[in-house]
Amino acid sequence: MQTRNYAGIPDELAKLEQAKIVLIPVPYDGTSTWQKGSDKGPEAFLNASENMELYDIETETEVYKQGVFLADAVTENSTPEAMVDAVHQITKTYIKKNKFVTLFGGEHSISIGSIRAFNEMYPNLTVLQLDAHADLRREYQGSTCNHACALYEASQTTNLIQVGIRSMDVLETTVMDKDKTYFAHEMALDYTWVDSAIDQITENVFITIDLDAFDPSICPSTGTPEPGGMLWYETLDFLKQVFQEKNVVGFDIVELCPNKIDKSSDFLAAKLYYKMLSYKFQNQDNSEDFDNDYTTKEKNNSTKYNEDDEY
Ligand SMILES: [Mn+2]
Repeated sequence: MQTRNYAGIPDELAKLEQAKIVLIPVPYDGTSTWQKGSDKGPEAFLNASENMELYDIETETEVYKQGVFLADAVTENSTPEAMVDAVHQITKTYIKKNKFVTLFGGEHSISIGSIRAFNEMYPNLTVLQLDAHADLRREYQGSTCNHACALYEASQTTNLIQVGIRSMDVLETTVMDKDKTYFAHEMALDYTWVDSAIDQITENVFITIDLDAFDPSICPSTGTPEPGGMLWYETLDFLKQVFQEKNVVGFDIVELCPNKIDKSSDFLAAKLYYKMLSYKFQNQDNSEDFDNDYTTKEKNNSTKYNEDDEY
């Protein structure tokens, strides 16, 4: 994985120094409860990306020319906590190098690390979660870093907005902020959720996409598919507006659980990733310098999450 370039782009666009975008694969699947296989997600995503056409019709751009550096995969898997810590550290390292940092999982627990890093680097961070599941358990099967707990920390330390939710445990209702939750059964009937959700997003937003947010009819290869999910164009339309109106500081995509026969989900993930980059850099010249604006929060020393805290 280390010697290849993202989407087969030329070497000069894939070097860290020149690249504005960093992609960190996290092939971790340590705590998944039903179908295993999201550890194979990054590989399937990269394979699909290499077979994708790189001109985006909608934005009339070729975003790969901004440069995409494919980082070494995070392979720490001794414990869920050690994995989260490794993701946290490496994400922070690349944010500090002034890159637009993106991650591809792996199961959703990897986002505990990525969100922690972004929350330390950006003030007043919103986490926008697209997911079938609430993932708000404080602890599950003996760990706070289980995939079922992926957004618990974010619910306590960031402005968390949940979209596409259609499966949860009754205990999670005590943690969930219903005013910032968009349930799939309501979204299906009332499209005003888009404006409402965007109104609730602060300037700086990190997006975490669990691919099971999508309907299994268009994205069946996830660990726990749930009927009644989001469709392709409504999702893109929503994301496009978020990128246009807010400062998306980074994103991750998780829970691709590839299927040997049907590659359509791998391709959906590849296109989704590329679409999100295309929206982010739509109005930026390739030659323009990129500034991810990360230092504000550290300078203010107003971080809500303290590394030394027990949580
Ligand atoms: Mn999830």
